[in-house]
Amino acid sequence: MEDCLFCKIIAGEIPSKKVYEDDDVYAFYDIDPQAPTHFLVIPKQHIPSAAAVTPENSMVVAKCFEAIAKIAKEMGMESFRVVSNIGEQAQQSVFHLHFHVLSGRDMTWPPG
Ligand code: D5M
Repeated sequence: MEDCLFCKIIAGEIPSKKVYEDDDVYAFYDIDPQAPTHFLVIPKQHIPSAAAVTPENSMVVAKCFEAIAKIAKEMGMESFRVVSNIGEQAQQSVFHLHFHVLSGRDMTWPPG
């Protein structure tokens, strides 16, 4: 999608620190880390948020979680948090579906 920051990152038009890539998924370190390890896992297909997941595109969500499991194993992450913000009230700022993966510190619940 033309005006999407994360589509531009996938296309290599904006630089990123790559963590993982396959045919359907791209993962890269968050520019504003909220934990010692904080990266984003995104589908290459433009989906605005988890609220726009349908039977037609849901396979790429499964692929994102397969990638998360693979990366976590490779990085030796035994405990981590996966977060997806949906809509402005939930603090979504980039409207391309993404999963924050946070690890390396004690987490609190409920999230703020
Ligand atoms: O999360 C959007 C996240 O995207 C937020 O944690 C910052 C991150 N971000 C924004 N621009 C970049 C670039 N250029 N590289 C890496 N990370 C970036 P949200 O849940 O939508 O608030």
